[in-house]
Amino acid sequence: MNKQATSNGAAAADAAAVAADIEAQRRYRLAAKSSDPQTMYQAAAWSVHNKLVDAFDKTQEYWKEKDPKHVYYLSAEFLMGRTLTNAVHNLGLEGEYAEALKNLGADMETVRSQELDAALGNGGLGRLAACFLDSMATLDLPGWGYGIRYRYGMFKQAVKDGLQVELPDYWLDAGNPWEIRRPETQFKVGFYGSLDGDKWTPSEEVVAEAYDVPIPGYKTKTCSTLRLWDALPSSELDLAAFNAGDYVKAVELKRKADEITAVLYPNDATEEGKELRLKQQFFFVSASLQDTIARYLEKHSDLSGLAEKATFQMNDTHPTIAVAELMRLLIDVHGMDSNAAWGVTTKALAYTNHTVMPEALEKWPVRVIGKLLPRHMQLIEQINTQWLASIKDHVSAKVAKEQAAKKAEAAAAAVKVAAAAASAAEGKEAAAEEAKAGEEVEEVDLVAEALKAYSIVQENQWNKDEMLVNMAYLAVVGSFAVNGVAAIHSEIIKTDIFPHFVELFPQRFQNKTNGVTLRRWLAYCNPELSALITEALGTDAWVKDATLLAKLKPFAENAEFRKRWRAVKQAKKAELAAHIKDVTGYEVSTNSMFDIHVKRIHEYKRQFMNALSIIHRYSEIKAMSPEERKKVVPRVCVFGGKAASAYYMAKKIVALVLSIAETINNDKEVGDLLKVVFLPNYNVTEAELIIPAAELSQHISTAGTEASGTSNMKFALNGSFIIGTLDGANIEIGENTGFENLFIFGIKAEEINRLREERKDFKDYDPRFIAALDLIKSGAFGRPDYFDDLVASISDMNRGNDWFLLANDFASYMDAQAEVDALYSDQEEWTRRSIIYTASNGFFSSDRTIDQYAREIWNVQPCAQP
Ligand code: 6GP
Repeated sequence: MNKQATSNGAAAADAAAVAADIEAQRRYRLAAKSSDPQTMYQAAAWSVHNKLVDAFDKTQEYWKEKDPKHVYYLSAEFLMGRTLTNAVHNLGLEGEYAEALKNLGADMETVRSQELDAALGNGGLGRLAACFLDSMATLDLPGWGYGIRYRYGMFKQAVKDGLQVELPDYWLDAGNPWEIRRPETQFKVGFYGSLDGDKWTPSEEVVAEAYDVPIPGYKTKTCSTLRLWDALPSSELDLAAFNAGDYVKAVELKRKADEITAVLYPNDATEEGKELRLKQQFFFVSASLQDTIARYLEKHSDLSGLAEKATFQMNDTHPTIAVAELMRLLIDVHGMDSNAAWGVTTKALAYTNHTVMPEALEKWPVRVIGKLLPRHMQLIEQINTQWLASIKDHVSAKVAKEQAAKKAEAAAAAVKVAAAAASAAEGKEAAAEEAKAGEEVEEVDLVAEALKAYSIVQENQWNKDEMLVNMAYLAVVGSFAVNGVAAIHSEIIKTDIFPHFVELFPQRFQNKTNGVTLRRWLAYCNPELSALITEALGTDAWVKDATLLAKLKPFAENAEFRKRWRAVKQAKKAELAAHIKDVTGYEVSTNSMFDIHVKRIHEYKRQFMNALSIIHRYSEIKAMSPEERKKVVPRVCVFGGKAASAYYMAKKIVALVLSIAETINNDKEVGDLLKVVFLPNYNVTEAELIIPAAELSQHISTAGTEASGTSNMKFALNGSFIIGTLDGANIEIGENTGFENLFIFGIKAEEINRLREERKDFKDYDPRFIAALDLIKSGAFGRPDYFDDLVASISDMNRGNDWFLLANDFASYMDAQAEVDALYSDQEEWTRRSIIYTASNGFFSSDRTIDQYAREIWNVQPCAQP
């Protein structure tokens, strides 16, 4: 990294060649006369594009020749962010491009800031997929991502009159230099229609066309792909309608195709039974499976060995229709018998669960699947019937055992009764009666009843007339491996979500703790800290081997090193402060602690609790004497995150943060002691600026609700402290860093069911909590009516009843915050521990995660060009 490209003649010559190339792109591809930043960005990007195409072709040719096993990562979301910096660095050409742009009168920073984020994802799940692609390529693992080329990505968030507003994200506006259109790679995908026996005739058909987004690995020749599908009409015009003069109907086919890839559903961890969404899911899954099979058949004569050459990793339940579609392709299209097809399918598919939020566990009405994909519904019914038949003995035995236990219990109770009535003869009779009653229960019905808990097709609990397909169950039955994304989460899915399946095949369930790519999330977003780390370690090998970060530990004891570490943090804080000023107009002091809470806005993530703690801090400062105020540790509290457009409470939380920011930041008495900032449109690019500047980051979800979290890893690697609950990957970060270095508070996951039961009578409200709520109600931050429902959701047992247990955790949260302030006052110790964070968390590199997937689930080996 940071190699001085200009320090030798060869590099200078390379820079000259790059400059000539950029010029050629500007002149001929763009036919541009000016060299404004957007033009220069486009020209530079197209020049990088060509290099990626070369690397891509070589890799794919090599893999084709060697025919190694591949993994295909099926995901409805890939949250890629910007590409230019990442590609140039991964290709090892950062010096050459910087120099070339300089020679052309531009500068890298301005040029790179022209790029729009590719935001084809909502949040954690989509960003994880993007990190995984980077690691797969870096580890030379034959693997592709497969997804949808949405024309509108995640909406842009703006603030208007103190509220969130959503704007469309037309990210393809200026063209996309990072993709290669493949008109030669097209597959038909059908919908609706009729079923005659098992013969399906779709009544609507679109063509899926491939676009490849090359994914360069770091310091390797390997360049893999993210293949995204666009939908085209199977013919541009309905000719009959056209000839009859019905032009609107004539273009209907085009409109229907366009609709499929138009928008990313903007919900995080919430789903609705929208037919269009199922259409999207099936569209990309079908095209991806057909594509893989077609390539496989170029080398192999039949599909019986498919699973030896391909694993399909299903990223949550969104691609789960793959279970039925792979069966259909094998049986209907390729003539395999259904048992053999089931054997191949269940050896080829694996499933990752990313959330335990009940509303996100997809359940599609049988009616909807049956209409859109009648053959698939038929296959799902068959799979379910066979599945239930195969476990019947097990379930019968279980029921019999339970019955026997019940009988024994009843008999024991009867003996007691008999003993109590020992003197009377009728006592004995009663005992005998009771014992007998237990035997008369009809066992057959009990088995049928018990089987329901295992069934993929289930009754809708809210509407008895509707049957639903539980997609997670379909995924578990159709996969050879199921995993959660952090140790605690992988346990919770076993005990709370899939206990019946664990009982049948415990070995199918695994954990794969998430990770993040150290390239984007440390090396490139924080070049200053990276340079310092590289200098200390005497090598930049840590960028590819994150375990080397541990060697930083002794440097934590070195005062000179600490001083330089602090200077880097100060510089990153200054950059963020400038950005805050730019975007919000607020001036914040870089002498304050930068306390950051960025992630999707959701009640379970408890941004509201943080807001309440800030209100309390504000009241406290207001009540202090000037002398007391001198002792306050000044803070800048930064929030960022999007609320799903239809998520009522989340939007109120955004509004509350904006309101308290306005009141507090304009209170002269408080000044720099406390500032609150809501940074709109939190996305990958914003995160790259915010995370390096953080000193404290908040991961305060109700224990047991956040599957993993991945920003916690990014913050820790950038030397930020964590204040958080015993939830998701916080726990493993604590184990690696030493829990004494985190600010951990709150209830434990195993307590929440009980506490939710008890909360009806909860009396133990912290007075600070009540006072903060009262202040909101009083109108101190404006519009008290608007916040009424929000306040009620955590304080009124009839209106929400504090489901996420803010009241239970508030006091211990405030204690943890007090510890933060105390430690921050000792800057030497604070810095020492900040270094420990970076040094301790190499484990959270996605290279480690992917290596585990490759060995323990996929059985895919690296295949690097010599
Ligand atoms: C998220 C989880 O909420 C987050 O905790 C985790 O770190 C991330 O996935 C990656 O595993 N889940 C989603 O974004 C989601 O849409 C269906 O789940």
